[in-house]
Parts: sequence; C-alpha cells; structure tokens
Amino acid sequence: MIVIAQNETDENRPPKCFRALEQLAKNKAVVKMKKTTAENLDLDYAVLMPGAVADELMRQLEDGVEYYEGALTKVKVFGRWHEIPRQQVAYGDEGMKYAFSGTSLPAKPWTPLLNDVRNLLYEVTGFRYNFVLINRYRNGKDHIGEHRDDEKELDKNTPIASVSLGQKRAFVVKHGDARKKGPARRDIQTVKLELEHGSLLLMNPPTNEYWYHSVPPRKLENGVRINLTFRKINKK
Ligand SMILES: O=C(O)CCC(=O)C(=O)O
Ligand SMILES: [Mn+2]
Repeated sequence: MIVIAQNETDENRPPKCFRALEQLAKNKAVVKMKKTTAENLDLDYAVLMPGAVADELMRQLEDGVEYYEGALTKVKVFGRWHEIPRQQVAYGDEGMKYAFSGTSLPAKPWTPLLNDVRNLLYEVTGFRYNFVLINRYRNGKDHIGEHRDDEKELDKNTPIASVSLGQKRAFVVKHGDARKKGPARRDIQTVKLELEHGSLLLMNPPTNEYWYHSVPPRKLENGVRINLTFRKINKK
C-alpha cells in the first residue's frame, strides 16, 4: 500500500493540533468573499473564521511561533542593511527558501497548527500552498513598506493567501504607474482595505505584477497583529 501525504492522516497527528480549524475545513467552510477589482487588480476578502476560533489561533501562534533572530532580521535596501520594522519567520516544505531584498529565508518545517491553516485554505480556495511567511507587527509603528510579491520563484497562477489575526490594520494597494513621477505617472486610485481579525485576503494574479501593497504605520492601531501569507513556490 502506498501512503501519500501521511502527515495529513488523523492517526499520526500530535494531539495538540487545532481541532476547530480541522472542523472548519471538514465542513468545507463556505466563505462568501467580497471582490475588489480595478485595472489588473483582483482581490477577494472575507472574515474566514468565527472570533473565538481566531482568538484561539492567535493565542496558539503567539505560543508556538519562533521568529527569526540575528542576521535574518535584516534586509538590504539600496545597498544598506536595515533592521526590518516587524518580526518575521517562514515555514514550509523541506528545502524551501524564500529570497528577497538580499535576504534568503530558510523555511522551518510545518507545525501541525500551521498545517491545519494550510489545509483550511485548501478547502476554501482549492490551492495547495507549500510555504508561509509570517509577519508579526508588535505595535502600530511596525509596518511593511510598498512592495510587490513578484519574486520569480512564486507560482504565477496561484493567489497569495493572506490570513490576518489580532489588531485590524489598513492594507494599501497602489498601481505601479500611480507611483511614478513625471509624464509616465497615471492617476489611478489607491485601493484600501481593512484587514480584520480572522480574515482572509486573496491577491489573485496578475495583481502582484502591477500593484504594490503596504501596511503603513498607524498610531491608533497599536495592538499586536500577526499576518500569514501562504504562497506556492515552484520547486526547482
Ligand atoms: O501584513 C500584511 O498584511 C502583508 C504582508 C506582506 O505583504 C508580505 O509578507 O509580503
Ligand atoms: Mn507582500
């Protein structure tokens, strides 16, 4: 008998795994997503889980996720190294690495809890993810600057699935041409979403080829926020 994806069977799961997420996944969590579209922009958003499940997921992530330390907390921007203004760590399939801005992040192996979230996303979206980047915003000062998730290793046909927990924060999306100076600049309206506790945002292709996103600092949104961006990286 050939056993495929053994870590997804019930028998060999550690007892600590998060049953509520499994239950949501088994019920095929029917989620009605709200679509936002513009030129080459396609976003789907919904609150994915009940508040109590989101609270418990956040608590367990706060308990179990170990963020990178030392050299892995720095990025290179225009040739200079900077401390990133948030905490970060990646988990994923064996051998997965995520390279950006001069940093290469080795993925830690999936934990049962993160694997449960990944399975829930499979039920909701139909996409199988092999990598998750976790960002923890310690307070309203922590942020992520304007960027696109357009690394060549990312599978172009798979949306990035972004799960948010904790402090609600604004997610700002700007077209590349609206960021330009001079005659190349085009007046395209910025899109803003509030990413709530327990929500899912899908950045569907080709959004990340054309639009930049950021989570800017916010004085009044000072609580802890955890964001998990599930990605599919093409294996070499
Ligand atoms: O925290 C967020 O909502 C976005 C994170 C993000 O854009 C990223 O990790 O690339
Ligand atoms: Mn991003």
